[in-house]
Amino acid sequence: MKKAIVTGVTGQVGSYMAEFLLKYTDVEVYGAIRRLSVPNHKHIEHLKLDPRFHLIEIDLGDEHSINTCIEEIKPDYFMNFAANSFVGLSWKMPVNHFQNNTMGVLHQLEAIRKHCPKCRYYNAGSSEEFGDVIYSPQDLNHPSRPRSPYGASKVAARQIVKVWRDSYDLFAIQGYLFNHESERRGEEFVTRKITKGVARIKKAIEEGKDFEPLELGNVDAQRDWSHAEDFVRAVWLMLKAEKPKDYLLASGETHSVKNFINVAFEYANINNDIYKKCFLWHGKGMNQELKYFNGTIDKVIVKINPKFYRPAEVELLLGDPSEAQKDLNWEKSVDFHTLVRRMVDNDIEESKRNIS
Ligand code: GDR
Repeated sequence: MKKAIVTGVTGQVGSYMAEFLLKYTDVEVYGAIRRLSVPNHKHIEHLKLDPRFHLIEIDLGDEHSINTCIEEIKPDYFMNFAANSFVGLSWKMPVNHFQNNTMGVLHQLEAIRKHCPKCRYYNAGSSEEFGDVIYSPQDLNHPSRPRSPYGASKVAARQIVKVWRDSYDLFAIQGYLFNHESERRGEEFVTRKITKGVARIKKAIEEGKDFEPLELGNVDAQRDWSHAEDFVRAVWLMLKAEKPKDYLLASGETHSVKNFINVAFEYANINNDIYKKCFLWHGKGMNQELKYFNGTIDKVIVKINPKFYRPAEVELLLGDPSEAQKDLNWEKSVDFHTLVRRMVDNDIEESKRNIS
């Protein structure tokens, strides 16, 4: 039986990938975790019951842990979804981002080269590598112009993947993944922060309770959002392709953060009020706010807090996934509105469960 190591398995993409492999392939899955004082296994509890699923420990900052696992397991596939993935934090911990997101990749490739050179390797690359974009939609030819230590760490990792692929004839690739979200998205990322906030505010308004507005940073930034499960399927297709090649995965649509907020409140359908009549944006830039009024209630529900602005922003991302569509025969299955609805529904359900 073939074996796959999946790092970052407790996170959004790693857990979906492990689930996918167990459901649709007969691969033995080694989910790599980093020990934390409070375990965060909620996305993999159900997988632990599967005899083909094993937990192993890898810390991206610890070369020894990487080397030992690869030497012992000798995987056929290695998928690296572990990273410091929060762009906003990367200015505060730049070295840590390079240690994990770049050096971690180098250690993995070195261990693969030594112990299992036939292993097919995937590293999670990012649209943040394009950064300060010079044309839209971005495609595989767009230059790397990162705007954050996080983006720079992923660009550096991409160069390492390329050099190891060319030098040692490894099947080593790094996709360019545009933003991917889901019901499992971490709560510090903007989409989940919005859908959690929308659920909290809906509950408070409908129960007649007071509440704090949702505080955000740059709501004018535009992103190309997809559902993470769609990308997991495509990553597997990349790993099964005849030749190692980097692909770009995106929805091909861009929306502002503000539009995501509008659609999320619309779906939340607070008090069955009609969105357009009861919600109004005022102001510009850092002075924007979203107000809700329905005759009796008149409140600010979203306001800007400059602390969530970044030192340098990626203003616009829009990806062209046509090469992946053509070569891999891949299509997204979840569109923007369905993605927002699923996340809002999930968080409204979660907020209801918190009552009891
Ligand atoms: P991003 O995702 O940086 O694109 O990277 P994030 O959701 O953090 O930000 C998206 C945009 O929203 C703006 N924004 C806010 N962001 C956060 N987190 N919190 C806020 O309060 C807020 N207000 C506005 C941001 O400025 C930004 O423009 C994600 C990560 O998953 C990366 O790891 C991955 O590589 C890329 O997507 C593709």
